[in-house]
Amino acid sequence: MTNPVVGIVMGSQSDWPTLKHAQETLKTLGIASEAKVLSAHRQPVALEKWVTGLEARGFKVVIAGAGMAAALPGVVAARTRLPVLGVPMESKLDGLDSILSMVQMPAGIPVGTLAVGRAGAVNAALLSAAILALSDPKIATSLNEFRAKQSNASETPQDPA
Ligand code: RP5
Repeated sequence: MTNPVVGIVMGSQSDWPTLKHAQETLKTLGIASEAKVLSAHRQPVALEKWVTGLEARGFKVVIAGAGMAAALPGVVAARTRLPVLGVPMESKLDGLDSILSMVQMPAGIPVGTLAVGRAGAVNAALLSAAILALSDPKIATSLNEFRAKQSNASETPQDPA
């Protein structure tokens, strides 16, 4: 793996158990990422500095996860031209608060909002890979292999481990 090309940012340490699934999935596909805890509300100045430096550092996609009043992905998208994928945390109201905060972006500043929780984190990584695969044949191959493996999974139901 080389320099990180996907930035993963979250509003709190408490979001990491969910967002780590994004980093693990990226790693499986051979994609290097950088993860940061930078809240839009609690650390706005440090967040601004990190986001505005991403393009010059060679990043291509940002995954932003947050819960409750989940402003983080929208704030990130407002400060970078890179595609921003939002992951709502399960948080207080089963994630309904987070997803509604995140998905209702005003026209002009898009955030690609994914499912609540782990599924959203994994899919944010896979969507990042699909974006990167447009210009990186190695990532395209990794993603094809991942999908083929998934399609070839056992058809026999297994008891949980
Ligand atoms: C949001 O508030 C964070 O993204 C987190 O999901 C939520 C709660 O944060 P903590 O109180 O656990 O730090 O900003």
